[in-house]
Amino acid sequence: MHKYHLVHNPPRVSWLPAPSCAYASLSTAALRPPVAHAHRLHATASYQIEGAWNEGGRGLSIWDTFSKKLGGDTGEIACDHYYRYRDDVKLMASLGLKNYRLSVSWSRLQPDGRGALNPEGVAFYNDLINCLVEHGVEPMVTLYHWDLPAALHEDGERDGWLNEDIVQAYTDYARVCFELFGDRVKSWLTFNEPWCSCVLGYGTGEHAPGLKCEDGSKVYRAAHNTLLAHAHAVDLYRRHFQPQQGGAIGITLNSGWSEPLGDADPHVARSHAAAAHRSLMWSLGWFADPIWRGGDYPREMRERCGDKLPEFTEAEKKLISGSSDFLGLNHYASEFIQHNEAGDFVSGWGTVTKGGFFGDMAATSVSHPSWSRTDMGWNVVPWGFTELLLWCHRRYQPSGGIYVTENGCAVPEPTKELAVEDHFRVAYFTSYVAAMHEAIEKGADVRGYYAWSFLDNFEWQLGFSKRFGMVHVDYATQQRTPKASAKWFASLVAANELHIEVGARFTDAATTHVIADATLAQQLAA
Ligand code: PNW
Repeated sequence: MHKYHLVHNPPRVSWLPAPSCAYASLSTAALRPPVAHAHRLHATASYQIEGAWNEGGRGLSIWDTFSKKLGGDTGEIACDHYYRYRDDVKLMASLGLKNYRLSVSWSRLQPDGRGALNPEGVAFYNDLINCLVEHGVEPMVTLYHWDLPAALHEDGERDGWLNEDIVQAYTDYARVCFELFGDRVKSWLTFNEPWCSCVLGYGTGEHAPGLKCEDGSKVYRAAHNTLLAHAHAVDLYRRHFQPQQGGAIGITLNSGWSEPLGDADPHVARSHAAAAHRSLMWSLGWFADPIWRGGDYPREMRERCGDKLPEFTEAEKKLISGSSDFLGLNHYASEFIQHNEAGDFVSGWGTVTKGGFFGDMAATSVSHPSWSRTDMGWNVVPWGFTELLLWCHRRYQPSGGIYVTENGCAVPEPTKELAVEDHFRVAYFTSYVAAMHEAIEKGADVRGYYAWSFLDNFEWQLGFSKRFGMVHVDYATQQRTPKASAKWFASLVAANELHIEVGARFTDAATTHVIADATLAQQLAA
């Protein structure tokens, strides 16, 4: 018999988080959970909601040029949040939201990526932050959510995150943000999901700047410079700003849960288990091990990547080690993982690749046929969230705890009438918040939860075709309409308690039952 994850399915009638646990709320493009105060929050990102791409003195970012090149939707207008932020903040406040995660557009603040500040950009973020504070909404600010100033990227060998000069440019930009906004912003994230900006931007080419790299060396180089930039910015904040401003600073990493596929042959089962571990190393450990486990990449990466994986000096290791006050975690989905030497990989956006970064990882994913899927095709597996939170807690023990900074789902919503009845999304959130609660009960130090997302928004290379919002956006009129999930979330924030009716959430009974069947496991592996 195969032992797969067993899904815990206790009746959950009411949900009362421990007093130490805080939840975060939604931002316009995203919904993310915070942990340390008793509220839940929403999250968003600049390029996904602001629009006003060539207004207010903003410089271009690599996402302006990349989405133009793709020829589909762009973030030129997006949710027009640049002009509508007051109404958006009012809407947040009317829903009772207490926390909001947003990102700063580097090229709105520093159009050339270095040097001169854009006074209109400074005024915009000051006004937005003041407006949030006036409405009792606490901002969490991401410094980098993928929109690198185009001036820092030229098509060539050592561009953008491939060029080590970026470390100084980023640190200078971070200093500007701490100086300008640190009196009111007490929660900082240096980077959002460096896995995405490095692997998709410099490996598969699905994200800006759209570079492809066969052997994966550029992916590792981009990540190396990202980690150094992160560590320098944190060091700067801790030495020059934290003592007076008293905020916290961390990084947000994305990871699904990787569950080993079972097999009747114990040798094969062991190889799948090793592959599932590598899968977590190549997503989370790549960044989290250097920060929480002594300043260097995971051993498995050192063994398998050879000299593609750059070295840190001893001084850099010291700088990186411990460089995060808390762990920010973005989580959406789970997969079964099996050993696969070729590194066959299908990205979360459907691109098929082989080898390189994924060949080094030598693992590939399998979905269980009984799993529900979101409009992104991502598996709905609440128990995977419980497992991932517990795994992060055990492996990293971040002293400031774990903040879930994104969790959510896209739902097909062809009309506003259908969108406002988003019961699938309510069931998703119900299931995932319950799964998080289970992890907390089992000891995971989760202090906040931000949902993704507050508003429907520009979903990167998929444009406006995917809707993640709790608030519907009619892009023709820019009208906002709260969906059922927004009301559900508002009541969750108000009570900090979740009542789950029987049948109101996804359960995994079928998964447990079917995957325990040896024949099916073999079929999945084939
Ligand atoms: C996040 N995965 O990216 C981003 O931070 C958001 O900007 C984005 O809108 C949101 O998720 C929805 O896509 C992800 O591999 C990257 O499963 C990768 C994954 C999920 C989300």
